[in-house]
Amino acid sequence: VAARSSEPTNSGTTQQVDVAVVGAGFAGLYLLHRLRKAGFSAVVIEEAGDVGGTWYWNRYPGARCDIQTIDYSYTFDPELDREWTWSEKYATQPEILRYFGFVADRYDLRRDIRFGTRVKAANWDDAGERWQLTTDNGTNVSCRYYIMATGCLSTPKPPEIDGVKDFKGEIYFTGRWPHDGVNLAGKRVAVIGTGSSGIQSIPLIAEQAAHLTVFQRTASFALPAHNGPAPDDRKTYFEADRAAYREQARWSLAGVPYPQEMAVSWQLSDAERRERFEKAWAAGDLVHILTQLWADQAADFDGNALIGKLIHEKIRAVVKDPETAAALSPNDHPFGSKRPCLDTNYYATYNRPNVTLVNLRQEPIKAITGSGIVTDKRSVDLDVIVFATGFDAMTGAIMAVHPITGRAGKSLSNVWAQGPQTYLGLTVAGFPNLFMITGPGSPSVLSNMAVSIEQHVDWVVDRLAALRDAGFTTMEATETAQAGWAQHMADCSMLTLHRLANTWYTGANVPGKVQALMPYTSGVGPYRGICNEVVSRGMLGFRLT
Ligand code: FAD
Ligand code: N01
Repeated sequence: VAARSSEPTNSGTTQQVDVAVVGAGFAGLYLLHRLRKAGFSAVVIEEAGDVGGTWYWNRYPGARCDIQTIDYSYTFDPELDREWTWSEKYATQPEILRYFGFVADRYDLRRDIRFGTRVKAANWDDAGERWQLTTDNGTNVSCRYYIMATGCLSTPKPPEIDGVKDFKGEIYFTGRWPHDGVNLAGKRVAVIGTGSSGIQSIPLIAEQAAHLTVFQRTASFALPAHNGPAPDDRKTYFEADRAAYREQARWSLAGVPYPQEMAVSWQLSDAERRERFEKAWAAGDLVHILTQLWADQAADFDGNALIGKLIHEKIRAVVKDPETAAALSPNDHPFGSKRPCLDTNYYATYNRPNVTLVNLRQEPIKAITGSGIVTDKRSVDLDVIVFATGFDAMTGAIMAVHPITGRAGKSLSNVWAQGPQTYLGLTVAGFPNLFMITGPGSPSVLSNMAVSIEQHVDWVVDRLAALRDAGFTTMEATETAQAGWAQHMADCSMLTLHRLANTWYTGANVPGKVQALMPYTSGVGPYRGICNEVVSRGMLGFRLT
């Protein structure tokens, strides 16, 4: 219960609150709960019609999580943790969406969420020490603190292919899938994109469509999900001591309680490496295979290449046509440098007679026409085009609020013109009292985001409460701290292979976007340690007034 409750007020057309949160996904819901408990008045502004964020928007066939749901859950309340049991190792989108509805009901969150409302612009008022938010639907908001929980993967990338508007058939985006579903039966369907969304939806679309043509630019690594009930070994480990399990996750590399692997690839024989690989392949666990094969798998090019070769073998064993198998075998990026995907019948789908793979590396798309897609080598007539082309990740939703104007009229788009600059991925110099959850510079997307989001939210809300209790009204990162974080990010990124791939992690997927590795690469445990140290050393790198 709040020690000091601050009531929201409305003056004219402006709602006055202590804290405005944008976004009612995983992050925004937890923020609202924590802010209320800390005694702040808060409103959440959400463009969607209900809670859930990612899981509200991504309703395409096959949408599931790829971190086991035992780990991809809130952990802040052990009672909540006990009240909800997932039906599968990797739950479907509808089940995950139900979970967010359950959480919203349990903590009575919806009464402080304004749905169907988009924040268009945000302006810092230096004299009043408040943010003024402009919305597209009714009342604007005035707040002391402005927290963007707008999501890393919430702004679909526009289709930058000529002729999209000319297409006379149906067009869908996986990230904006219609709520009442889409009937694909008997239709000639194209899927453009073979990242996680494409790889999850392709097998189910192939089952419905008369013919499916998949347009692949970059082949992704896909690992078997082996979905089903939560595996016994993890369930037993979890049930033995839930609190210890959660705590280990918080200090781990990727937000799932696996130990640091110590053996490097060259210390292991071929047979030992194969045994480890086969065990990981059979486990159907993304984090296991990303972190538990050998210690140098994410840091050393040669140690990493061994994994790529083993996966190529697996693809050849499933896909009957050798040319298709070769096209599906990634050969232009290290394993893990682009987010690997989970395979439920994905590679096997290419053995179906109604599925064709078009390798855009050999025959790029020339244009979309009224009747279909034309490449350098063929013309494909279509009824439906599905864009599984991804997101303007990490910065897209932040920059879509435009302008965000900080101290002395500084605009965030100008400050970030050469790439995003943050301190800890949570704050930006020149923008007092602005916080980003899972912002660029945080480990977020390279981890189980449940763990990262809870850490970011706890850190921010704890700081706001401490600030208030000490009589301060503003908190702002210094330029020096921000430059230091950029240097630290750059140093860390030299230790992993992420920089060697053109991905949404680097902004390379969006034409014209400044390229820089956006997530923090040294892991959630080390990051948590740094955030804690910032506090224990008197808010190192922040100016408080
Ligand atoms: P989101 O869930 O994206 O919510 C942000 C909300 O902000 C959205 O509802 C959006 O409408 C709203 N918003 C944005 N801008 C505005 C604005 N200007 N005004 C009003 N509202 C606004 N992560 C994992 O760790 N494990 C997984 O298994 C996993 N699976 C995923 C599957 C898919 C299909 C996708 C796309 C992502 C997945 N992720 C996964 C990442 C996922 O995005 C995060 O785990 C998490 O759900 C993000 O929560 P969030 O609250 O930060 O953002
Ligand atoms: O997007 P992506 P996504 N012409 O960017 C291709 C999470 N997620 O929505 O790589 C032709 O990965 C593009 O090709 P290329 C997860 O973190 C999780 O699939 O740019 N092709 C690529 O193949 C994931 O990483 C799950 O060469 C074009 C694809 O489209 C993140 O969200 C499920 C193109 C986009 O892949 C994003 O995944 C879904 C063009 N113009 C999402 N533009 C789980 O399983 C793009 N492409 C939990």
